[in-house]
Order: sequence, then structure tokens, then C-alpha cells
Amino acid sequence: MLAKIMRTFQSPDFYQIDTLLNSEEKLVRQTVRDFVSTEVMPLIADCFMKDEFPKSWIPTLANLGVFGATIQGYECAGLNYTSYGLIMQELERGDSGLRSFVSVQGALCMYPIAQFGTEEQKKKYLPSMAKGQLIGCFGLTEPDFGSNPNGMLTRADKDGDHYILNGTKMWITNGGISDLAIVWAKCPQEDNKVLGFIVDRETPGFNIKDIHKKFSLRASVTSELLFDSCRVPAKQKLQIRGLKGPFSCLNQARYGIAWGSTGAAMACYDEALNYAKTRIQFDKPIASFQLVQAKLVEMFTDITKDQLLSLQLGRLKDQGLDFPQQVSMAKMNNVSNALKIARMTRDILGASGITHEYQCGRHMMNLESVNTYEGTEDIHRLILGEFITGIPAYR
Ligand code: TGC
Ligand code: FAD
Repeated sequence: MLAKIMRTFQSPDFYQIDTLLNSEEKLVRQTVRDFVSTEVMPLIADCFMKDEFPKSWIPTLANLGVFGATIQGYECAGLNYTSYGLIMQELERGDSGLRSFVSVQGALCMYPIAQFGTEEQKKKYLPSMAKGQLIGCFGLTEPDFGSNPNGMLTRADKDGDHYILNGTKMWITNGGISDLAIVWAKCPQEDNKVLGFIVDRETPGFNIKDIHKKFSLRASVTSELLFDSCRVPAKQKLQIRGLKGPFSCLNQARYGIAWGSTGAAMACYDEALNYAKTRIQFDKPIASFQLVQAKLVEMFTDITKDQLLSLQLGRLKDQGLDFPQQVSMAKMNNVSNALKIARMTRDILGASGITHEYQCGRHMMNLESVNTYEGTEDIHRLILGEFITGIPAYR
């Protein structure tokens, strides 16, 4: 079984994107690719089947500098956004759950602390998070408010030098293995504006319940966060008011997903091509049939276009020229293509595609979640619809 999965991964690069990367970017990509090939691939199918995230990977990931990789200072790697994107691509080539773990730690937890935290908060949390000694989760979604977080019911009531949190956050990645949560809640005493808090796990009134029986992202912990009169010191509040706080974190994470999903697509395409060249039906490799070639060409073309979209977005981000709707397009397009490519691979592999002997079934199930979280495909379509028409069509 492992022999099939461990076969050296061939990365498609039809438009010679390597010529557009500098030596540091290529080194970062190779280092993470090697980690995924040697440490992740031999274990990931079992982790998925056992519904478990292997915490043993955390120290190695920290040594690779992937947590909060774009943050300057505070013992973070200070890489550019293209390198960060390549990290996400390589991690998700292994599994979307692994990329999720790193996305949440960096883009959704370290980023808001770096961007909106006090100096005291940055010093307290960022170096330990970069080393993987503290793990974070991000609580925005609620049982009744997913696509529309503005409706959130979680409240932060001001009480002297504390805020009292009450409410429930749902579908929270890393929840059960986290040491702290970035929690977004409305404050009735501050015009009902959304405020953000760093809530330490041991804070009384804060409880976490893991969600099981998932068919997707099984090698990732997903949890419910429960706040029952949870008293959080005011010094744990982030220096930002309004939904632009959590939404600016989403821009970061969605950017990483755009790259990451292409990693999963590349893994599937590699598997489909190899299988098609070696699987004999009607006395010929199935790769010799026109219908199979058409599928492979569609995958190959989509991957090439998705790589170019992500790279240009990364270059814009590195120059500070990007805007959120560009990120929406990349997230929407690349995840949708990756999901299609995973499904096509599953089809090309026939019955073999439904087993864990191959990767495509796992990627396909994972990508169903990736298409939903961080804004569903249709929410990004509406964000772009608003951008080009000027008319918001959410309500
Ligand atoms: P709207 O009125 O448009 O905006 C409210 C305020 O936010 C500002 N804003 C942004 N700021 C930065 N970046 C963005 N992308 C922003 N989008 C909006 C906006 O300027 C405004 O600021 P101000 O100063 O005027 O107050 O907000 P709305 O309530 O109408 O929302 C529109 C909509 C639908 C686009 C938004 O609600 C949305 O994006 N919904 C999707 C929700 C979502 O993506 N949730 C993700 C949860 S986290 C997650 O899934 C993690 S998965 C983790 C893993 O990888 O495992
Ligand atoms: P809903 O909002 O109920 O949407 C259901 C359907 O209705 C979708 O097809 C949607 O596109 C459609 N729809 C909704 N509104 C409109 C509209 N106006 N027009 C047209 N169609 C519409 N959240 C966090 O805060 N932190 C996390 O760490 C996190 N991790 C997650 C991990 C996993 C594995 C999953 C599955 C989810 C995670 N989420 C997390 C939650 C995720 O962000 C939400 O699931 C997502 O935002 C969608 O919300 P929902 O599931 O409530 O779907």
C-alpha cells in the first residue's frame, strides 16, 4: 500500500513557474515537500481512518518555521507571501487537515495577535505559538450563523476590568487541542460592535467539545466552544472593533487555501496520470483512450491556471497591492477546481479510488469542507458579484 502512496511526487509545472520563484522560495517549498513525503504520507491514511491529528508533527512543523511564517519578529520566520503560499501548497498535497492546522495557527490566531494585539500580548503569545508550544483556534462561526457571522449571538458584557462571554462557537478547527481561542463576540456596551478576545483554555466558564463522525477532514480536530459566564480580563481584548477584525483574518487564511487546494489537486492529478498509464483495460493502458486523456488534460490545464492565479496573488500581496475580492476569486476558483480534480481522479481510478490505498478519496472528502469553510463557494461568488455590479446580493 505505502509503495503506491510513497512513489515520488511529480509536480506539474507546465508554464515553468519555477523560473518565477527565487532560490529561497524554492528551498522553502522543497523543505516542506520533503517533510510531507517522508513524515506525513506514510501516516496520513491511518490518521484519517482513526479520526486523529498526530500532535507528534507539531515540533517538526515549528522547526520548519511554518507557524505565522509571514510575521516579522517574535521568533517567526518573516517569509514573503509567495513562500507562505508554497508552504500551504505542499502541506495540503499531504492533507487538507494538516494545512488547516497550520492555517488556523498562523492566519487565524497569530495574525490577529500580530496585527491587533498589544505589545504585551504579542510577547506573551507569538514566540510560543511560533514554536508550537501554544496552539490556537478561531471562533467566529456559530450553530445558527455560518455564512452570516454578523448575526452572531455570542455576547461580551463589560463588567469592570473584565468582559463576560456567553455563547457557542461551532465547527472550530483545532478546538480540542488548543491552548487558547481567538473569540469574536458582540459587546452591548460598545454599540453591539464585534470585539475579539484571546481566551486562555483554562479560563473558568470556557469548555470545548469535539465533533466526531465526520467524513471529511478526519485528520483534523473540529470542536464546539462553549462560553458560560466566562470572565475574560480586559487586557485579553484585541485592539480592533467591528467585523473587519475577523474578516481581515479570513483574507489571510483564504489566501493560504487558494494555494493549498492546488496542492491537493496536484497530488490527485499525479495519482490519476500514473494510474491511467499503468491500468490496462481492453488490452491497453486506459491513458490511451481519448475520454481519459480529455479528463487528464482538463486537470492539467486547471492546475496550471490555478498555479498562476495564486502566484500573481502572492506577488500582489508581497507588494501590498492585493484586495479581498481577489482573494475570494482565488479561493472560490482553486478549491472548486481541486474538488473537481479529486472527483475526476476518483473516477479514473475506478473501484480502487474508493480505498485508502490511494489518496484521491481522502482529498475529495476533505475538499468538500474546504469548499464550505472560509466562505462557501457561493458566498465568494456573491462577494465577486457585488464587486463587479456594486449590488450586494446576500440579503
Ligand atoms: P460587510 O457589511 O460587507 O462588512 C462589515 C465590515 O467588514 C469589512 N469587510 C472586510 N474587511 C476586511 N476584509 C474583508 N474581506 C472584508 N469584508 C468586509 C467591511 O468593510 C465592513 O467594515 P466597516 O468598517 O464598514 O464596519 O459585512 P456583511 O455582514 O454584509 O458580510 C458579508 C459577507 C457575506 C461577505 C461575510 O459575512 C462573509 O465573508 N461570510 C462568510 C463567513 C466566513 O467566511 N466564515 C469563515 C469562518 S472561519 C473558518 O471557516 C475557518 S476554517 C479553518 C481551517 O482552515 O480549518
Ligand atoms: P450556511 O451558512 O448555513 O450555508 C448553507 C448553504 O447556504 C451554503 O451552500 C451556502 O452557500 C448557502 N447560502 C448561505 N447564505 C447564502 C446567500 N446569502 N445566498 C446564497 N446562498 C447562501 N468556522 C470558524 O469560525 N472557525 C473554524 O476554525 C472553522 N473550521 C471549520 C472546519 C470545518 C471542517 C468546517 C466544515 C467548518 C469550519 N468552520 C469554522 C465553519 C465554516 O466557516 C462554516 O461552515 C461556513 O462559513 C458556512 O457556514 P454554515 O456551515 O453555517 O453554512
